[in-house]
This record gives sequence, C-alpha cells and structure tokens, in this order.
Amino acid sequence: PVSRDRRLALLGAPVESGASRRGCAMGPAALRVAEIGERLRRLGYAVDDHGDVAPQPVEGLELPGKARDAAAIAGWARVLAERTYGLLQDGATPVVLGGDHSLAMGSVAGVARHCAEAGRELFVLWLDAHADFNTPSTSPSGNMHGMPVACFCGEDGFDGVFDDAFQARVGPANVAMVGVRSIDEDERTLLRKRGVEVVDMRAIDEWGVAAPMREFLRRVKSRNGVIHVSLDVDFLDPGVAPGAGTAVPGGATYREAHLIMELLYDSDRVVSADIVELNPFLDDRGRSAVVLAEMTASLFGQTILARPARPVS
Ligand code: Z70
Ligand code: MN
Ligand code: MN
Ligand code: MN
Repeated sequence: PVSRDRRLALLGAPVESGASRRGCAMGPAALRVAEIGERLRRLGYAVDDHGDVAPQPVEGLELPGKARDAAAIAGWARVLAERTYGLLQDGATPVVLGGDHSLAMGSVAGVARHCAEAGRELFVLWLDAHADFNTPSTSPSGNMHGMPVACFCGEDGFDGVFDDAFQARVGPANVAMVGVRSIDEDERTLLRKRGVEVVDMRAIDEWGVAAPMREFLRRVKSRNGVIHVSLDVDFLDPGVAPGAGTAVPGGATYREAHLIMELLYDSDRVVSADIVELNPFLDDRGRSAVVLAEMTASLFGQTILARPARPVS
C-alpha cells in the first residue's frame, strides 16, 4: 500500500472545537510550513495537497450526555469520511492534517467503508497519550477529541453523526493503542470491557516499542489486513513536542516514535493516516511541527540507511 507509485493526498482539517483549548486550527498551516509535502515528494511520491476541507453544515445535532459542539464536529466528520473514502477508491493514500483528534471519527469512517467494500480487514493504530475512548455519557469534559475511538468502534451515543453510507465500524479487537498514559475512570472501564489492546507507557518501558509493534504487525498480516495510523502529537514526550494542548509527561522519545514509523513502513500495510492535535500557538518555534513532518516522512519510507527487505518476524 505504500509503494512509491501510490499518490499521497494531503487533506487539511482545521478543526479545533473538539479540544478544550484553541490553536489546533493552525495545525495544517504549520505542518505545511514544516514542509510536510516537500519531504514526501523528496522520497519520490506524487503528493497532491488538496488544501483545507470545509465542514458540511450540520444543524441542531445534539448527542445524549456531554458532547461539546457536536453539530460542528459531525460536519467535519462527514466531509472527511467522504473525502478519505473517495481518495482510497481512487487508489490514493489520504494523510489528514489536523486539527484536533475528533476528525478521526470522519477519516476512519471513510477508510472503514472503503475496506468493507474491498473486503479488507481494517486495523487502527492509535498513537496517543490518551485512549480517546470516551462517549458522551462517560466523558468528564464533553470534549469530542476524547471520543473518536469509541465512535468508530460503534459505542452508543453517536447516533446522527453520520448518515447510512458511513456506518462501517472497526472492531475494538482491531484497535491497538500505543503510548497511553492518561485514561479517565469510566473510559478505562469501557476500554477493558471491549478488549482494546493497550500498550501503555509501562509496557513500553518494559518491552520497548519494537516487540509490541512486531506483535501487532504479525496479527495484521495473519488476517491480511491493512492499517490506518492515527498520530496524536501528545504521543511524544512534551520535551520533544511541546506543541500539544495538554502536556502529559513521560511520552515517547524521538527515537521510539521514529522506530514505530519505520516498522510501519517496512510492514507495507498502511493505507491512510492522521497527523493531529498540533497546537502551533503553544509550540516552540515550530519544533513540534517539524518533528511531526519528520515522523510522517519516516512513515512513508525515509530511512537513515536502506534496509534489505525482510518479513516482519
Ligand atoms: C480526556 C477527555 C484528550 C487531549 C485527548 C482528555 C481527552 N480523556 N485530551 N487529547 N489533549 O476530556 O476526554
Ligand atoms: Mn482535553
Ligand atoms: Mn488523541
Ligand atoms: Mn492525546
């Protein structure tokens, strides 16, 4: 899926009302200034930057419980589902530039529909300090960037976000979360009940990132599956990437994050990605934007030295 003759499609999604603090709307612009497109072109890809998408107008949507700005978030989700679906149908690889993480309700819905129609099993790799598995009933904050995984796994409380065409779901057993170190109480209960695989920070300290990643990739390959990668800037340690709305200490190192990207590229299973939660207003002279652009380049094949092709084992 990541061969160089696949076109890469950049889609900006300047959504920020899913987060508690403003600033993520500047994320797509900052990633472009950090030359995310040029870096991918230098690797040999044809890269189409589709600019920033505009949300569909949705009026009067209210979800039961706490879900701040649900109508606007649904508007972004709907347009992103349509765009990622259409791009995948055309044989392109969508890379969504956020924007807060609520946008993944849409990007994953689009990928899930494509995979359902193509008969390919979809896996989602969630790289994040948070589990983002709240629903409008469990969320303590009502911020919808804490809810996308629950939404695309089909939890209750999201009726009306999508129309019928985009109801394809990802099974919770097909989601792997890596880097998690902040989970709310009811969110933890639900996550456990659904059996989502969580490689938390303690597991990374014990095993490193390579062992759990290889296990995940083996599982994907055993099902002949494909992967959507969703990278939240707060997956990284705040010392590496300070441009995050909520700094959670103890995040992934620069090297751990790059290694994950390199293993993903080697797996040849990635069909789409989100690069989210960058808040340029809080960043330190563009450092986090540059780190994310570098991570994206590694995800699509930038290497220090070329490796001989080898199976994941
Ligand atoms: C908390 C909530 C969150 C950031 C995701 C936090 C959610 N679990 N915060 N990403 N920065 O409000 O649901
Ligand atoms: Mn928050
Ligand atoms: Mn997140
Ligand atoms: Mn997060």
